[in-house]
Amino acid sequence: MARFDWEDAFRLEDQLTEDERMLRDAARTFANEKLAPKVIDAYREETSDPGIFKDMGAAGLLGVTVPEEYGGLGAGYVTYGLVAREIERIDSGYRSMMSVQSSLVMYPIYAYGSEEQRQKYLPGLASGELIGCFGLTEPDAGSDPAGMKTTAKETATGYVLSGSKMWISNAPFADVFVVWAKSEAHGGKIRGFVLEKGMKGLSAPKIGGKLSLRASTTGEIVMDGVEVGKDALLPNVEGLKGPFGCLNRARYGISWGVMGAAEFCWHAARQYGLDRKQFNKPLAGTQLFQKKLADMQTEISLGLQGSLRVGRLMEEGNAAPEMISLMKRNNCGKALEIARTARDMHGGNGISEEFQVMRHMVNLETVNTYEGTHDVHALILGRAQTGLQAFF
Ligand code: TGC
Ligand code: FAD
Repeated sequence: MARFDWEDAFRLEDQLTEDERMLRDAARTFANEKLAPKVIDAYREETSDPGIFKDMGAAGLLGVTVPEEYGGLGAGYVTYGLVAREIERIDSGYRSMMSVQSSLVMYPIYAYGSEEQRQKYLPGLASGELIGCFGLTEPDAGSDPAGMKTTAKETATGYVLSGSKMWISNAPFADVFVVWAKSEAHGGKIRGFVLEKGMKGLSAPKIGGKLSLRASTTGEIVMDGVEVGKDALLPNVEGLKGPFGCLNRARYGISWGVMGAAEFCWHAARQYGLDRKQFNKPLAGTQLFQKKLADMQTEISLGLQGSLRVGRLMEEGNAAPEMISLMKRNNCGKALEIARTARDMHGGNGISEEFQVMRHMVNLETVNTYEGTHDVHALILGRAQTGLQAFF
């Protein structure tokens, strides 16, 4: 009879290449050695150590899909997903730091930038010497980024950017800011610009008081007439497909990442149920407990299999954005539900920082919201199957 591995129901392991397994194992070791010892304190104190970027860079975890000539790893999208899963097994905030740097900063500079921009920024971003952020969302334009108010006005020597961005991961300690603005010189079309820390009129105050994703630093970006040269414009893309091209990659990575958080919660709940006795028997020996574990195992196995399929299609250049919406939405929603159930299965201990499930649960509220909310992805999928626009 074929063997059944409860942790790997569909033998994901057999579907990976040797290189993918090796890089996944390296990411797991890194996460356990460098991130796990920091996370409980970082979350409690609402701080993140910017040194983590250099650690990630040294481990080869930044710009996994960016070619080696620019400092990346030159690996495929499945490897990128596997790395996201290992980092988010520790904390969604740490995965956020990695995926913003890789998919939302390095990718647009690589895909839409000039050769000079690639040479100037990518090696430093890959090593973690430079930290990047991505400014799309504004106080009055979240789900509807087409409503952004940030403008770029042309001058004799370049552009002047004015406006503000809200909820921007990494912004308070970022060196490199990829921001999206409506450019008057390009008929009001959305264009990308690369700004640098220290430019006059540019600031990035931290947003404090977050009850979720506390180990990742989030801020605003305020642009009060920031003057840049012509070389700050990302020359090779115009319109919303610029930021969405980056989001496709980050959303895909999230679909793997949240499965890592869900696996942590599932394994923790199983072990807790084996260890803890009530009514003279282990909790794991009760029918209700086992049903919950079976539901977790089912959703995680299906979710990983779906992400793997989309990753392979991305590697072939054959993945439609709607496939990514389906997996981002499904896996975030399922991971959140799994974390909530795992919290409950831990009883009173479930609310303690020591057991870590509640931190994952609260983090996943953010992950279910950013990069397109659960409902916005439903509307993307609804539009694709009915042909009817339901956003407005
Ligand atoms: P729509 O008319 O649908 O499209 C406008 C143009 O964009 C193109 N496009 C895409 N291109 C590539 N990939 C995609 N996924 C694309 N989706 C759309 C489209 O073809 C069109 O191109 P063109 O050439 O014809 O102009 O635009 P809409 O304004 O109706 O969009 C509606 C909607 C809801 C789908 C979209 O606005 C949306 O996805 N909203 C969600 C916003 C979002 O995801 N924000 C994320 C901010 S960044 C972030 O959260 C980072 S957190 C990271 C972390 O910390 O880990
Ligand atoms: P809104 O768009 O106001 O949505 C509020 C509610 O209304 C949601 O439930 C939504 O689903 C619903 N809704 C919206 N439109 C419709 C509709 N047409 N029909 C039905 N329901 C609708 N952004 C960046 O650009 N860069 C970052 O690095 C970044 N990092 C983030 C980090 C954190 C910790 C957080 C919390 C957010 C981050 N974001 C970032 C912003 C994030 O992408 C937005 O919060 C998200 O896109 C939702 O926008 P909003 O908060 O304005 O909510």
